[in-house]
Amino acid sequence: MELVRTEQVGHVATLTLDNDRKRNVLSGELVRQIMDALKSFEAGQARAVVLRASPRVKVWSAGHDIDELPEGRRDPLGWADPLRELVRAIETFPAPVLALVEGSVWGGAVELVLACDLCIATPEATFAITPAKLGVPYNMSGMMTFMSAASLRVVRELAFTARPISADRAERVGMVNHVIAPGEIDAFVADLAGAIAQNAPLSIRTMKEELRVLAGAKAVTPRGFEKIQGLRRLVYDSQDYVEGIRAFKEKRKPEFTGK
Ligand code: YXS
Repeated sequence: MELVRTEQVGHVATLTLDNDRKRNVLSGELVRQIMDALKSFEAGQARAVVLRASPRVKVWSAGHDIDELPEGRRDPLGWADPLRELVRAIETFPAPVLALVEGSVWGGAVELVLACDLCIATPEATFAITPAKLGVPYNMSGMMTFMSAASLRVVRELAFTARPISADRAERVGMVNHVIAPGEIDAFVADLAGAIAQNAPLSIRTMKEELRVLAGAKAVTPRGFEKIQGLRRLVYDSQDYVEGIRAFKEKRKPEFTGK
């Protein structure tokens, strides 16, 4: 089943998430189709990629497919997890990826949007970082993505409250480049992508990679890494982790006990 629509006009490619029935959840299959599209855009020498959902969508993406999260005792966001692979693919794609966001964005999909090089959103768009609502131990490179997009204080608020924030607030704190009205956003993003595509692609590819390497250059000692991994294991081995996933599937509020 086709879960994405793709188009390339000249050096500008567009990928539209097209599984609104399941709120564009980032399932393994959807991620595979996005990765295949990125490969064909690269082969087609795209100099800018627009990543969007269908126009006027209510939910841009509901994030990681909760049905594909392990029910405990295994790292839910390990290196080979589809969301992890997708974020890396966006970050290393050799041209800018522009996220055109309408509707609400949840969990891992917020990280996907922030892994893009630019984000342009409509005023109705919202962004919610949700691990705390589900009892999920987010991973360190994911937290780095958030830290690269907003101040530590704002990331703490979003991560600890798990509450959605508006596009206007996201723009004020630097997470979003522009907030544009629904009737104008398509032309606005096409103009940005076109301007990028007219510039020198090798120069832009190099600056994108320089920014990625420099933004990720943080010293983490083996002891520090192992301590975090130990804490994360306590989370995905916890009853709270199982409760968070079960509560979502049973369409009820979770009762977390801290165990
Ligand atoms: O019941 P059916 O079969 O129709 O399916 C429903 C939902 O179960 C399904 N669906 C999802 N399935 C798996 N994983 C999801 N994340 C997910 N979200 C939705 O899609 C069908 C339509 O959903 P429904 O009826 O709730 O639509 P709605 O319009 O009333 O509400 C839309 C949402 C997005 C507000 C609502 O679906 C929702 O709250 N979804 C969960 C958002 C969320 O918490 N995402 C985080 C996923 S976990 C993740 O990304 C990371 C691991 S983490 O949490 O660590 O960041």
